[in-house]
This record gives sequence, C-alpha cells and structure tokens, in this order.
Amino acid sequence: MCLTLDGTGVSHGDQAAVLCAAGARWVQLRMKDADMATWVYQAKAAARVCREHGAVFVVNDSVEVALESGADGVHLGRLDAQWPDARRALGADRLVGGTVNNAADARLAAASGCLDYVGVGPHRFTSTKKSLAPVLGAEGIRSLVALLGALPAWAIGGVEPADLAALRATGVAGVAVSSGLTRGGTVRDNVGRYLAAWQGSPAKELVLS
Ligand code: TZP
Ligand code: MG
Repeated sequence: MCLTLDGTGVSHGDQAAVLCAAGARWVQLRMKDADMATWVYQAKAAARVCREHGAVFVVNDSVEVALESGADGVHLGRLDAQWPDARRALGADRLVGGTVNNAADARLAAASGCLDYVGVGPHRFTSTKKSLAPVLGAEGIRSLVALLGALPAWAIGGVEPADLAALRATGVAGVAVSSGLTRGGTVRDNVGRYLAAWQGSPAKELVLS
C-alpha cells in the first residue's frame, strides 16, 4: 500500500499517477493540512487515476472525502471516527481500514466485525507521522497480528525494502509505505524495490517440529 505524502512539491493526484505508473496496486491518499475543497479535488484526481490503472484507492482520515471522491474506501485511526459508523456510511461494498497500535486496538479491530483490513504499526520510528505511537518492531507486529484472527494486516511505519523478509514472516498481508517511496531514487525504482523484496520473501516462516 503506497501512501501519498505532504510537502513533496508534487500534488497528491499526481503522486497517485506516478505510483500507479510505477506498479502500485493500492494507493492511500494521506493529506494532513489541506482545506476541504483541495482535499476533495485531489482525492477525485487520485480516484480517477487509480480507477484507470485498476489500483485500489482509499482516503485516509475522512469518510466524507472518501464518499465525495468515489474512493474504494477509507482508512481510519481510532480517533478519526468510529469504525462501525464508517461502515454504515460506506456500505458493504467499500473498504474500511483501521489503525492498530497496540493489543487493545487489535482486540477492538478483530471484535468490531466491520473492518476489511488494518494497518499495524509503527514498525520503526518515522517522522512522517506526528504523535507516533510506541515503536513495535517486527516482533511487536507479530504479536498483534496474532490477535487479529482473519483480519488482514499491513505493517506501517519506517518500513524499508530490507525489512520485508522479516515482516512477511510475521503473517502480515502486506506493508504500507510513504516516505520510502520518494527517498534516494525515483519513485519507479523505489516501488520496484519494495515489490521485488516482497515477492522474494517467503509468506510464512517454516516451523519444523
Ligand atoms: N502510521 C504509522 S507510521 C505512518 C502512519 C500513517 C506513516 C508511515 O510513513 P513512512 O514514511 O512510510 O514511515
Ligand atoms: Mg488518521
């Protein structure tokens, strides 16, 4: 899952286009400082380009923007909205994702019965998110994944391509990345590095007894 990033000098709609062209299959619009008109405008642009590429598109933080833009769904932290309310607003056919930072969140997410997936983190320190929850590391993520039952999880927070083997072995369904997509190379190269690292990692640890 590729998250758009504030402060890059590239509009969020254009970031979605670049990510899709680079092979992203899932884009999350993450805009923290925009006024509502700009937010909806960029969300509509991103939704359009993701639809053209057959990529999934979700909006972070706002059920309203997700609905207005025709997104495939919304991603909500515990404080953004109540997950059941979001499910009621979006209906059964759109995605509702939630953030899980600790065991209480994981238990609530699993029990809610209304989420399609969760983001679990932070894996590492990252300056992308303000008020970052305590860092979990791969072992912390593994312990939270174990509480989620069948709910698929995407590991988030400072995730680098070199982390993907250890993260995939925790049982996560994927990883969610923001700043790593624009750092130290072209977006195309970076997306390619994450995809190759994921595909080259075993899905589960082999446990020999
Ligand atoms: N939640 C926990 S960390 C994070 C969010 C939204 C941002 C992840 O961004 P990055 O740049 O991949 O560390
Ligand atoms: Mg949020």
